[in-house]
Amino acid sequence: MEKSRRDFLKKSAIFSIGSLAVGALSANTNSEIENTIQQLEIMGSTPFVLNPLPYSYDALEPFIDKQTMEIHHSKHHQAYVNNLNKALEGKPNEKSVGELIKGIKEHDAAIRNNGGGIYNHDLFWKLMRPNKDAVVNLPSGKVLDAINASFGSFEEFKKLFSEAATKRFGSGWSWLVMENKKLVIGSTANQDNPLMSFSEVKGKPILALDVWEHAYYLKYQNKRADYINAWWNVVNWEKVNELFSL
Ligand code: MN3
Repeated sequence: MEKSRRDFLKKSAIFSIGSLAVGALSANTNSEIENTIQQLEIMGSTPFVLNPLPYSYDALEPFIDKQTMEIHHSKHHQAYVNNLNKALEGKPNEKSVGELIKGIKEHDAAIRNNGGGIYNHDLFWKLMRPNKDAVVNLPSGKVLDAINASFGSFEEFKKLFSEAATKRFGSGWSWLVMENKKLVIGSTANQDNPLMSFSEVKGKPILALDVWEHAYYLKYQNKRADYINAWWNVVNWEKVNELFSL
């Protein structure tokens, strides 16, 4: 079996075990972050490989188009993988991407940008799912209760999250994170991530939106707000609930 496939299978197994095992941990932010790293850990040590998308390139149509997804995953995401491997060349590394970015220093640009790029995209792909019939896509369960408690209503939360995504100047991400069981909305520049100690918003990410132009320009051109509106249709609320409940 080729190495990338073998690694993927091995890590898929770790992923399942991690999902079962982490429920018993206490709920402070540090263990929330550890849980997240464990749960999302899809890549072990170098050389890192590009994880397959959890669906086909056209799966998120009509909201996110096939060409955008293909370039985004096979070129942009792949480039972060290649560049992180290049940055770590000749340096022994047993850390996963999550561990690398959690411990990263602000000035270590290669790992910050490329490690962040890998982690953020792996999370982002998982937090979307097909919605071909364009059914109304709303959260439910525990995460809905938490959204209502933190923001008053889902509509208010959606407005605030969309604002964070729209107002992020230049390239970056908007986030819903858990900080000591509280939900917080924020955004980061470039490929920064709430696991990084110097991030503007810190905590365990449970929802992520890529607002780099490469995520929407082919279909939406300069209309970032239209892309954000469309993206709400493909949010994988089951996955958000799963991350929230860990
Ligand atoms: Mn991107």
